[in-house]
Amino acid sequence: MKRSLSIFLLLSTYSALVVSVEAQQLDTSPFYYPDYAKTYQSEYATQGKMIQQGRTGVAAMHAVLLNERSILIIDKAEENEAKLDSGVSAFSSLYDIETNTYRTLLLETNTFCSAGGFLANGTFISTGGAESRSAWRAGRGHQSIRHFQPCSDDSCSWVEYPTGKMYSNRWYPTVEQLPEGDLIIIGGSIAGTKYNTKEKNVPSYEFWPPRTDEPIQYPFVFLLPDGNLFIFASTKSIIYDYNNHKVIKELPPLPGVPRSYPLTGGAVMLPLDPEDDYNVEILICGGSSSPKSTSAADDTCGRINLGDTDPQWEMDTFIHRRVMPDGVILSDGSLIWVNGCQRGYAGYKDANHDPTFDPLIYNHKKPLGERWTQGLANTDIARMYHSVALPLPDGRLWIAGSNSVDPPDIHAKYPTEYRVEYYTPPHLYKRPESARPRISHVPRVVTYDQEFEILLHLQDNIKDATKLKVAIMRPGFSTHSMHMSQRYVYLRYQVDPGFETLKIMAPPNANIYPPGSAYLVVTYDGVPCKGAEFFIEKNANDLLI
Ligand SMILES: *[C@@H]1O[C@H](CO)[C@@H](O)[C@H](O)[C@H]1NC(C)=O
Ligand SMILES: [Cu+2]
Repeated sequence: MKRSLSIFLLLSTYSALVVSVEAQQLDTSPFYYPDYAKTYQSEYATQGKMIQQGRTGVAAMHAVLLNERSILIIDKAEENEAKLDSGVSAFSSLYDIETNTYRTLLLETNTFCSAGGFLANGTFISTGGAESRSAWRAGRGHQSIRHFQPCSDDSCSWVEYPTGKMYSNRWYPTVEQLPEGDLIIIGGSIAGTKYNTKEKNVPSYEFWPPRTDEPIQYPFVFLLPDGNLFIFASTKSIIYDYNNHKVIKELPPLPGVPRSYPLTGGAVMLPLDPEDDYNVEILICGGSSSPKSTSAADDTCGRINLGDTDPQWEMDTFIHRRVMPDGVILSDGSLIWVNGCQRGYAGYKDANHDPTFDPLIYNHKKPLGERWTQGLANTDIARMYHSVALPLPDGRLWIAGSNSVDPPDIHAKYPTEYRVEYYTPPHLYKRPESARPRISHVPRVVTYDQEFEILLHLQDNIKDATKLKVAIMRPGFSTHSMHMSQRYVYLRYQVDPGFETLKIMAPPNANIYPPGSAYLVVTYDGVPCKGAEFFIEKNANDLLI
């Protein structure tokens, strides 16, 4: 008996060894092309896969990717499950997507419904917020500017300089990263309010760092390739020249319900492509007709082509009724919509109902009527008011948050949600992980209009240049269905006949892609490599990190 058991053990160790040698060969040899990859069909290749893993510790009201590995999470001052060393509840944490754990961070002022963006030197800036909350040792945050310098170890923390403040109080402002490398901070209200009013509105904007002495809630804002801003609030939109302070063009109203907070819809600027001269199209979906818990969410999307001489909104279905959706550009350049619900508006106290559990993929290259993919792997977690979604450079989508109860309550009908989910889209299952395209030798910093070279490892025997795409992505600052500074830009490139080196042209100027962090993604036959972070700067010395 003893003997046969040991032979069995011996045999099973041996076969485990064989399997692991094979697996190692697949993973470590970049030029090994597995035969099974040719006929590979994953069970997830049509629906993708949704998994739950990790907790955020604090309610994820705002989230931003700091580097390939970490996500900075910001809540408002309130009672969360994560506590600081002092025993006081934390309201910010740093989430590690490799270990699915977090570290709590100390904040000095209340970040309730604030905004943020990166400066060209890599420093993240959080702007605005609300009243002081002594129970959480949070000072008044209406004019706050908070600095966070990303790091690759456990050393980074928030810094708030007592003297550095905005001119105006801003609750629910929008931030967009500018070609000059600084930030524009637009709109908001002077104090907390369900619906913005003329008395509380702050119809102004300012810059950080401040540009001059001059002194709307969460408008949708996109920097356009001509250096102007697209600004959308409710149903109206304009093209605005922020340097000369003038409206360049008024666009026709978007038909249907209001689309901005608290009747929150979502907005995405479609990927920019040098092949069509960086023509801009903007897609805005969902919303709600009135700030009542009974009002049905909207089920339409509007899309406008700013390159047309007389731009008009083209209407499309949104498949489901949805208020508070999150529209995100995945690393392959496709659009996905998640989160939100079918009834109500953005607010506390039973304001939102009937969660939407289905992700929807939108293919902007297809004709009207053929753009939506439904039936994807769904969730059973309600993600309503105060939820977030970030596209990861590795191709997945990170989803967190939902907190429509005040104070937080994990036992409510729609609970405060600390669980994190990852959605892996179907295209990542088109081939085995080991047969994904790979890149290496990505430079740390490039300047505008500069050619740079990287190495490419493609495991396909037949290499077809028409299947290759090179792009840069900026995942953006996610809060309240806004994805501030989110951007996806295709780059021109040349590939050598052996498909081993790529010569890539950096974006021509900072209007196309404002300076700072970018993730480089090479997609072959619809399958993206893991994105690699690098920096695009006007001058390599602009980067301090
Ligand atoms: C980045 O620039 C801002 C604005 O000038 C400055 O406040 C901040 O300290 C800089 N970051 C670093 C790491 O020097
Ligand atoms: Cu809010």
